[in-house]
Amino acid sequence: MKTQVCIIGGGPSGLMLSQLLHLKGIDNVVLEKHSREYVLSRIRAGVLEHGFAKLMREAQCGERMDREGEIHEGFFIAHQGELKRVDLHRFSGGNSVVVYGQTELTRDLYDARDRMKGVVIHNAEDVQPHDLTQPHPFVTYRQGGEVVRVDCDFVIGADGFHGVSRKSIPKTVLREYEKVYPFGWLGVLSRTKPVSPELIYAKHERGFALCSLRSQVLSRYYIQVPLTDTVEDWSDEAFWEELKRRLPDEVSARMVTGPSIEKSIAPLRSFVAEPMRYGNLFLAGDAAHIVPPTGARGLNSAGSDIYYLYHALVRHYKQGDSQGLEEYSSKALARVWKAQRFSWWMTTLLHTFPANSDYDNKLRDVDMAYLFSSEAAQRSLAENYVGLPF
Ligand code: RFL
Ligand code: PHB
Repeated sequence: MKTQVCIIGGGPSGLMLSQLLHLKGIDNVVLEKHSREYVLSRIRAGVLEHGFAKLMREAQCGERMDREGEIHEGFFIAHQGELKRVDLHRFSGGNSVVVYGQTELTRDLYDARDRMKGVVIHNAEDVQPHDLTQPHPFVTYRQGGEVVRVDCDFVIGADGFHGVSRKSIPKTVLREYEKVYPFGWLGVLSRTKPVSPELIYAKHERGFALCSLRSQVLSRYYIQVPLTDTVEDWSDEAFWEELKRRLPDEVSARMVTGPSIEKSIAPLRSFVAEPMRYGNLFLAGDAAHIVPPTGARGLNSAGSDIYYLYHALVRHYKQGDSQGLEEYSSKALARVWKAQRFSWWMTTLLHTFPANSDYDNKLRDVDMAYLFSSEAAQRSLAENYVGLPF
């Protein structure tokens, strides 16, 4: 098989890039390790910054998002029984976020790829990039007993944190930065009315909690749990009880509970790999960087990578100018690190760290008091939460 751009990974990053390139007449193939059903069964992000939503529209995939997604102009922070609303609209110069599940967004991207007869190969086994520093790289994969070779100009590593792309960059070239947090998030999806029309991020001495939603009939809640906990340790009853304990009384009192339809634990980690280019391989999204979900930046950072990469590839193919590709890694990383800082800050502020001293805890409380009382602090939070400019 021969194509211009071979994209490894059929998650939101890979599919979005594939769709945008196809619309510009740039030939590409997506190789995805799992089945479409498996990719669509992963419950992940829920909050899209306006820049990501704009990119979805540019990819001609924004129709259902605009119809069914909810525009949120603020969210709440709960602390010591008090609820404080952060007015995103007011403090970010009129911006907002869209609450629309990653599952739905990925489904829309798959549908668009189908409509345009884009090539997305599922269940591609043993995907392996080759000759990345040569002018003609290629990728091989196995399907059934057959090994298939895809010749291309560029390979895009959009295969998530555990993918093969980043691992194919020599250790001598790649620098990795990592921070592992001593807790995870237990997430529950339930077909119940959300407790609040806007998200609530709660700081509590028993641990962080988050009330989010997918629609007015579908709630998504999270609680901080020790890394040693497993899903089996948490019955639905135990989950609801613990969630309510971490929220202000007025919120717990109106919580509608019900059976969980999905329950999973995600460990929290910050990670960045530099550079994001090796020869003709370009990394994008979770393949190059991950953040703890507290600031809702992960998918959005993937979106800014795709924005830069898309424009760089279009410039290369349409104008014969490779400057965008040359600048990709440094441009993408500059924004990635700002998202890292914000996610680290929000995680540190809102979670309970087992090894913290009383001094550390006191500072967090003061940081919260400052945030609750200072418009400048809320402006900074809002600016980062709606997404910094691309
Ligand atoms: P993905 O989604 O991991 O997709 C990568 C795809 O590559 C495939 N793959 C391979 N394919 C071929 N060959 C191989 N060797 C392969 N290895 C892997 C995988 O099967 C997969 O389909 O990465 P991508 O596309 O870069 O997208 C990134 C986002 O998924 C991620 O950043 C977000 O989900 C993070 N995240 C959030 N981000 C936000 O912006 N806002 C949020 O509100 C938010 N909430 C969250 C989150 C992540 C969470 N978890 C579970 C980590 C909440 C949670 C709980
Ligand atoms: C979600 O709805 O899954 C969600 C929302 C906000 C976050 C993280 C996850 O910060």
